[in-house]
This record gives sequence, C-alpha cells and structure tokens, in this order.
Amino acid sequence: MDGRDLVRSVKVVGSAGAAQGLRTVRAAWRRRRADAAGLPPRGAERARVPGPVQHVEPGPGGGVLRFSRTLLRITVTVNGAVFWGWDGAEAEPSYALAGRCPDPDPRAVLEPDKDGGWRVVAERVTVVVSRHGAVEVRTPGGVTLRRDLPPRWWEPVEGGPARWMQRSEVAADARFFGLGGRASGPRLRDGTYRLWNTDPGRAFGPDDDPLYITMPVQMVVADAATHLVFHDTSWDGTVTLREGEEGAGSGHDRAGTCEVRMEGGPLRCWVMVGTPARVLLTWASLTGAPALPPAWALGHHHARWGFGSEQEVRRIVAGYLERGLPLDAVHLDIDHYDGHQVFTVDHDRFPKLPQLAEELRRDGVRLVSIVDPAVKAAPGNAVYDSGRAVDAFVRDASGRLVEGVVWPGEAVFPDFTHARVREWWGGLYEERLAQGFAGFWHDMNEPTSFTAFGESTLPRSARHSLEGRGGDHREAHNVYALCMARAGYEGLRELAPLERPFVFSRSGWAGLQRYGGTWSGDVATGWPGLRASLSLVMGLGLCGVPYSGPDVGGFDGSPSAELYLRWFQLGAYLPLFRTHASLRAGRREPWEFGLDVLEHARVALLERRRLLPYFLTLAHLARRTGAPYVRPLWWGAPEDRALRDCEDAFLLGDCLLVAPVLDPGADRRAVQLPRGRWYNTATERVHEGPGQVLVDAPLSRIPVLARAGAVMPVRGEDGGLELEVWAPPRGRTGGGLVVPDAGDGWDEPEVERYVARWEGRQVVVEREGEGGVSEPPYPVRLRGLGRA
Ligand code: NBV
Repeated sequence: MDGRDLVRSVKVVGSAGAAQGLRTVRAAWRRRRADAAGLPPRGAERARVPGPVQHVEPGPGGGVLRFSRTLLRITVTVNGAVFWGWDGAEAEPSYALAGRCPDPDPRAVLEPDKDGGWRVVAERVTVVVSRHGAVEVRTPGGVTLRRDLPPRWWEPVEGGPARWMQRSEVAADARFFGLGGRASGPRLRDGTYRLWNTDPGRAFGPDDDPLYITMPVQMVVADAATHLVFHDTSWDGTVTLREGEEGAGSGHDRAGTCEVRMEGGPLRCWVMVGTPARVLLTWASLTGAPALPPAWALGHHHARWGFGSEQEVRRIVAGYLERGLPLDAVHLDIDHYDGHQVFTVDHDRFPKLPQLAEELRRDGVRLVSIVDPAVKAAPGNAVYDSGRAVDAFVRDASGRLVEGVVWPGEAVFPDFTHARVREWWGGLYEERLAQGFAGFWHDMNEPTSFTAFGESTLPRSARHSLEGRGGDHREAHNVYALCMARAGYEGLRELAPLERPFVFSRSGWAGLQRYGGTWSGDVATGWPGLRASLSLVMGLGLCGVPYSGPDVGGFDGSPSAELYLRWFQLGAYLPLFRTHASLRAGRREPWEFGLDVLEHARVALLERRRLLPYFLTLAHLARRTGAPYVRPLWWGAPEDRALRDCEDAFLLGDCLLVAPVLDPGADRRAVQLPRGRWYNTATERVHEGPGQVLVDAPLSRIPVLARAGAVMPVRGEDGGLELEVWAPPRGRTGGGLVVPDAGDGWDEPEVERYVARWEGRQVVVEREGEGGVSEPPYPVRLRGLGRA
C-alpha cells in the first residue's frame, strides 16, 4: 500500500471525506483481488514469426498468403483502402467500422513480385509482401511509404491471448500525427505513446500521456504522400515513434520508425494513401461520417461545475444577455444531480428545471446535461433497479457485480458492449429530454473509478459482453466510451427522431465521430495547457473526430486576465467553444476579468456569431468528406516541410488561417504562411506565402488571415446570410462552398458553389450550378479590393 496514493485518492473525492476515502481503498483491494483470481499469470510464452511463404490463394481484391506459421489476408476495398490481417484475422467484427466492411475492389489482384514475394496493385496504392512477411506500402509511382517488418507474437504456452509486436519504417522526412488526443502534439515527437484511455486524475499539461481518448490511428505525412494506418484492436498497447533524419550532404538518411506493441487482439490493419483530404475521406467512409451538430452547438457554450441552483444559472444567463454577449448553451454539471446520481435532479436546488429550460430557450439558450456512466449501487435507486432488471451491469468472472467508487459513492457500471444494455441506457435519456435538456456531455467514461492505487478504472478481469463474443476489460476498456456514445446517440434518435442528437464525450475510440464530438477534458490552467488544448483538437481532427474544443481558461485554476482572453480568442475559432471550470477554480464569465477583457471577449463572441454560417458549412463538409474544420497548416501542401513542423497555427476550413497567441506578453507573432496570397482580416494588409511573416497581435485580437479568393458565408447585420469575398489576386479566380442552414432536423441541404473572378476592374461572384452560372441569392461583401 502506498500512503501517497491513498492521500491522493481521498483528495480526489474531496468533500465526500474520509469515508469515501476508505471506500476507494476497499475498491482498490477488490479490484486487485478480482484480477488475481480472474486473470491467471501468463506463465511461459512461445515466440512466433510468420516463417517463409508457402503458397497463395488469390481472391477478390487480393488474397491469402500462407506462411509456414501463419496466414495473411490482404484485401483492397472499393473505397481505396487496404486491409490486412495476420493469423487469418478478418476486418469484422470491429468497433471502428461504421457498418459492414466495404466490398473488395475486384480490380486489385494478387500477383508475383520479385524474390518470391507477392504484390497487390490498386489504383492508389501498391502493397508488396516479401517471402518472409515484410509488408511494404508504396505509392502508385513506386515510392515506399511504410515498410512493416515481419510481425512477432508471444503466445502463452498455457493458452490465452497472444501479445504481438509490429515494427515499421517510414521515410526519413516523415512526421507522425494522431494516436487520438495527445497533449504534446500535434506533431508526435520521439517517444512511447500508450493506447489506454485514461483520466489523468488531475488537470493535465503537455507532458501528460495518455489521456482520455487514445486510438491506434496514425497519420504519417511525408514528401511522397500521406498515409493513415489503423491497427484495429482495442487492447492495451504502446506505439513507440522515432522520427527519421535526412542525411546532410553525403550523409545517409535514417528512416523513421514505429513500433506497435499490443497486449492482445488481432493483428490487423487498414492503410489509406493519398493527400490528407483523400486519406480522411477514406477513413470517414470506413468508420463513419461525423455526426452533424445542431446549429446552436456551433455557438458559445458556458458551463460550470457548481452553478448550484437555478437562480445562479438565471443570473449567469442574464449576465450574458444584459451585456449583449452571445450565448447559445449552458451546461449543467454533476452538482445538479440528486446525490450525484445520473438521470436525477436535485429538486431543492433545481425545482423547476423544465421551466428554466423553456425560459432559456426563449432567449436562444439550450441546456446541456452531463451524463456519467456510473450508477449508485443501491436498491431503490431507479436507475440501478431498472439496470438490474435487464442485467445491465458489468460482472466479474465469478458473476458478482463489479463495484467501483465514483461521485455517487459505491457504483456499478453498465456494460455498453451489449446491445440490450445500450438500448436500456438510451431509453434513460427520456428523463433528460423531459427536463428540457437539448444536448449531452458524457463524462468519466474511460471508465473512471476512484481507486487508491494505480489505474483508476475497472479491474482488467471484469467481464464484458463484447456483442456476445465475451471477453474482459482488457479488450473492452478502450471502446467503453465509444459504446456509451452509441447508446446515447441511438437512444436520442429514437426518443426525438426529428432532431439531430448533440452528444460529446470525454473518452472514445476510432469511430467516435459517428455519434458526436469530444472536448479536451480537464486541461490545466496555464500557458502550457492552452497550447496542449490546441494540440488535442488538431490531433483528434486528424483521427477523424472533427468536433472538439477546450475548457476556455483551463479547468483547474484561476487564469490571469491575459491567459483567459487568449484562450477565449482561440476558443472562438474552434468547433466547440465552451467556457468551463472546476468547482474549486476561479470564475470563467467574460465579465470577471475587467472591462478590457470584457470588450475583447465581446468582439470574439460577436465574430464567432458572425462566422456561424461558415462553421455550419464546415460541419456539413466534415460530415460529407471527413475533413476536420480545424486543419494543420500543411493540409493542402503536405510537401511543405516548414508547414509540417508548424504547430501553433491552423487553417479553419479552406478560407481562414488562425494564429492564436500562445505565449504571455506577446503583441505580435510570426506566422508561417502556406503558398498564395493572404489578407490580414483586421487590417486587410496583404501577405504573400509561402514564408514567414510577422503580424500584430494586440490584446484586442488574435491574427486571422483570409485566403485571397475565398468566398465564405457569414451572418449579416440583419441576421441573414451574406457572402464575404476576399478579392483573388488580379487575373486569378477564387471560390468557396456554402451549405445553408436547413434547421436542426435531418434535411440535407445542397452544397452551393461560388466562384469569384476578375471582370475588368471588378470582382464578380457567381453561383455555379448544373444549368450554368447565376447571381448569388445572398448579398455579397467584397473585401481586400483596394489591396488586390
Ligand atoms: O463532473 C465534474 C467534472 C467535469 O466538470 C469535468 O468537465 C470533467 O472532465 N468531471 C470531469 C469530474 C471531476 C474531475 C475532477
């Protein structure tokens, strides 16, 4: 027993005091005992490698290669991705896939290669397998993007899951991104990254890893092409990355390396090759289109742990309204529950929640509810009783309910890997809808249980259904939150079929975007936390989860006025724009930091509101193409090495480049520009890329640049849609896409295309349609004209 851990756990449960502390110690012992009984030691292991290839069986889209000690199945699918599975692994079942595995591409055939190897040639990628089982991914032009050495397994002699290891090489110039939400990125530097969703138990900074969302998804960007590789197994594991180095002068290149080690699960992977946009399009076609948030969820959200009462919620909302500050949603945290129990309300402090929700809605403000998975283990608690009735809770190998300690005290955990449990849980949102909530914020779903030592989650031996296949928490842990998001999302679709659900979840896995987004979790208040919060948004976007954002101001402390403002200004350009903080932290309302900050925050809020049509268009495009709203600067030019290493600015869609201030005391900053002409949106000053420029960043704003030629939808002063057009360079054309607001239902508005071109001394904007060009149906506002 480690005394420090005990103290920490008692502190974590805070006001619940010493009794709660003792419960966490008991929970920890229970967990250890369960693992000791439920997970026999691995014992002796036997190592295995594929051995030489013996014969092959061509099949649709590829075929099967038989090695002396294993077999490898390769299939190119119609969406242009390549799947391969060792030991006979197939693409299904998989928690990542949105539906069935795409069909094989009949044009891809398995054919002999040199030295006894084999290859599959497809339109966008060639895969070459050596006779000993090394797998090379090449561009159609023959450049090698990734070389997997033959894998290695360690199998327990007494039986049980095999551990495995896969070592790969990538180009010397390649950079790694992704692996879920990582605080130290977005560029993933040399190091070992764990694949195990984790609540760090305190507010995190750039050095904390892993965090709430891990995914075995890497995006690798190199001169020759970008590729995304996904190792489709939910088990615990690590990825060790080492960037390569190009030899200077006569020196030799050193390849980049990647070593994936997994504690179990099939060794199977998907690879997609192309531009970043193409790769994410393919990824979304495999793992699902990002859910489209309702338009209000693209506005400003204000949350607080500890509003404490309806009056206080009213006071805060009035504070926004009186000051003319746009507000679209208010989030209620666990303090509005009765005894911290999910799907309940503390009626003393929140006596008329539906009425409050109705009033707020009249002012254009929606209520969002936190939803925690842990259920107080107490007969008489309706959620517990109804869960027991459908046998919803996780059990151990001996059939006993697995108990942890979370906010409501001793608690049990729904097994979301069972369809029946998801259905039961999804039905519980009816109570939330009746209270007037319009959106849902899933928390503590790694899942987290307070324990006194080591990992704060369920015992690894805890049993899960895993869709009827049966297994334990080692396999279910990383997909727990994904399945909870599915339960919520599908439940809401049933309960309120006319509205698009709004769900965002702290934890998740590959495919989370199908059900909703996420936020950055408990990011530490401080300048490093600000930087980390941007890293998470960018990294998650490159893993296919485009909707996320940080707690503006950080979760735990009291930000200085400057830090709060800079965070606020960044948040205004991120998909989820939310102010939030812990019970014990300082206030986060924009008027709490003095008049200057209030005025500058107002400008950021009004600009966010003005950009709402653009955000909505980006949300639609994300759904249709998988492209994140927030993109690294190299998005359109991955071959630009300087952009690849630039982590402190981003593209917001095709039109804007946002350069947040991430350091104290700065009143200007360097910005690395992609190719082309850029306008400073505040001054209309012109900058030519590629290259680095120095731009002013007074406290009143962060630098935002518009691409010359951009046509973007904005909200005009009368609330109607307008086109803001940034003059293209003379003699050049520009353009943009608009997806108009079609309400919060399921209508699929058409994507409108606009072009901007010079005609004599004027810029003309036209809508392109099937029948030719026409006048835009919206007012057009030209900018940058005098400078073009
Ligand atoms: O529900 C309380 C908090 C919540 O405010 C926060 O956003 C979550 O990330 N929650 C974590 C649990 C408590 C953490 C100390």
